[in-house]
Amino acid sequence: MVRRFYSFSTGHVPSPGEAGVLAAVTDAFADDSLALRQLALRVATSSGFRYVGAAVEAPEAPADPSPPEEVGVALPGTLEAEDYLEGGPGVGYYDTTPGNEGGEYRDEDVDIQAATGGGFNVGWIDGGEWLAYAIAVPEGGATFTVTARVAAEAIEERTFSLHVDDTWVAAITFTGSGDWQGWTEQSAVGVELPGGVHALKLVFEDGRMNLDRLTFLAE
Ligand SMILES: [Ca+2]
Ligand SMILES: [Ca+2]
Ligand SMILES: [Ca+2]
Repeated sequence: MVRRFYSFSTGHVPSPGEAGVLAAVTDAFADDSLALRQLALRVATSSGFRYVGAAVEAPEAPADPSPPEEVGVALPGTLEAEDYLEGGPGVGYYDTTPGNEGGEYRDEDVDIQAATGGGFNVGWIDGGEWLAYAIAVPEGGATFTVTARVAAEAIEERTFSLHVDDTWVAAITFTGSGDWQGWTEQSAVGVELPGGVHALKLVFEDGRMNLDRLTFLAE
């Protein structure tokens, strides 16, 4: 709580009477709430317009809540592919086609569609594309099993890799189920991540795959 006190002698009130006090209150408390202005007016009135003042307990302004993108996705936890960083191409992603081919969720170049089972997945992935995130790892670092929910129409192997602060940390290779929305889960184990907030980049060595999310489970 913050204690605030305002006091003005009669010399600061431009003219006696309610109109003068109202003007003084409006001017002096312009940046304050209506409730505080009303309280100031009551004090002024009860003191015969000798003081325009108020002593109040005002709650401290709440800490500015930062969006998760700025503080990092807390791990262990789930990182949704479609929730890549704000900031546009070169910051949040690299995508080879202009616009969002799936037309869902975000209006940038990353291609996003509704995923069976709820939420969204990144699709229309070409080899060489990447997505960036911020992650928050417990102090001292931790080791994770990273499980990707992925799909591909071809029954072939697809690979993408994880890079923390531009250093390779893991790769995940899976075999497509034959259905763009036929989801499978594929894990990488023993993925060691340094403590603190870091940049995580997913690099798609192969295209023609869909990615819904990554789940980081502490080992
Ligand atoms: Ca695109
Ligand atoms: Ca794409
Ligand atoms: Ca998703």
